[in-house]
Amino acid sequence: MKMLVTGGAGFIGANFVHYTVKNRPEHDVTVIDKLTYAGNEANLAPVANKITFVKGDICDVELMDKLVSETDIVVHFAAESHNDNSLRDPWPFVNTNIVGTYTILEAVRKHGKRLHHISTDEVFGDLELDDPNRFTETTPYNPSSPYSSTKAGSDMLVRAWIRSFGIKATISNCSNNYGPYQHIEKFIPRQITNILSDIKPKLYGTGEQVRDWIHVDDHNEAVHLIIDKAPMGETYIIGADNDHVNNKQVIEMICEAMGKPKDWYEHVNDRPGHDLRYAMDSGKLRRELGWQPKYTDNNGMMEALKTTAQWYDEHRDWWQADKQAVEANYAKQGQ
Ligand code: NAD
Ligand code: TDX
Repeated sequence: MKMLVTGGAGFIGANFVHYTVKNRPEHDVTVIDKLTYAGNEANLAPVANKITFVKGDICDVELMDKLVSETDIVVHFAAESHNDNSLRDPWPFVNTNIVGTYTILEAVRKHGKRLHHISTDEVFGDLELDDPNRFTETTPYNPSSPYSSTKAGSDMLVRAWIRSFGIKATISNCSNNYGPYQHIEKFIPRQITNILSDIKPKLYGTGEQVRDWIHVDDHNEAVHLIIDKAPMGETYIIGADNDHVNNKQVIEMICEAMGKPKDWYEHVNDRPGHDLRYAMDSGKLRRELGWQPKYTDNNGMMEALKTTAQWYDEHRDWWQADKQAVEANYAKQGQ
């Protein structure tokens, strides 16, 4: 099967391509990626001779028409993905996440191709800290930030193209990922690379916020299952039941995993509009498609954090050149 992966030079997309080449060699993979600050062709170096790479923009109508016409399925990861950046400059988020997804949908509609759209738990907004409920596939959308609202917009477009034009598409909404190749602007790699640079980890506000952490390989296995088995038009929540650790506890786990005292971190300014709690009910995916995450409890997460920290330690060339600029940007916001 010919598979076009958008955003395949970014964090989750690159891990998806590695996973696909290793475990699903029957797929003939082409990656389209604009190589923004978040994309890095080096992320695909280990599989470079097994895939085709195209540098380009998903908003480019002609290019997407051609690439979609040549594939069997589009797996759509490309997005502007960082909330803090969306608060500083929302336009690239509106353009890539909404106009880019629209461009892909039109090409998919014209050529009758299959689409899997990758989305996020953030489309649902947040839960109160003491709310025991979890998001499901039928939770109404209530996004908070420019990032999450543009992802919500992109999901709505996909839903409408399924219903109005009958395109063959599925959607997945996943919780916070971690693992190798994640940009160091994001919470977990920022703290790991802080410690590796002898800088104290930075916790926004009180750190009581809860994210439902999932290892990127668990996410990508779910995406493959959906591609293989899901009925057309369906949406699946992906989450590994890690909604019991707050940001403060995650920082403490990272400190512990890297041999620092648990309290070796500092509080910095909070994020405006900071979502409190995300929690995902992935029952439908488990029941209907038989998905099981590998890194579920605190022990699993601790081990995965250690492996992730080791990856950043062993790949300093991959991140060190960006570290100063990323921290300088955060420092401007007192973060
Ligand atoms: P990322 O920022 O690491 O990677 C995004 C990739 O998209 C980069 O390689 C970038 O160059 C590329 N890109 C951006 N704009 C483009 C454009 N106009 N044309 C072509 N390529 C473009 O993001 P990520 O964390 O890997 O997220 C991937 C997808 O997964 C996104 O859709 C995101 O919303 C979703 N998601 C992320 C998480 C998470 O925790 N990171 C959780 C749930 C869902
Ligand atoms: O230095 C930090 N300190 C801190 O306390 C950073 C960068 C973040 N935080 C907090 C903010 C969040 O509560 O940690 C939590 C995680 O922050 P991010 O890594 O920025 O992730 P989040 O905003 O939750 O969004 C992520 O998960 C959902 C991804 O970036 C999105 O692309 C995905 O859709």
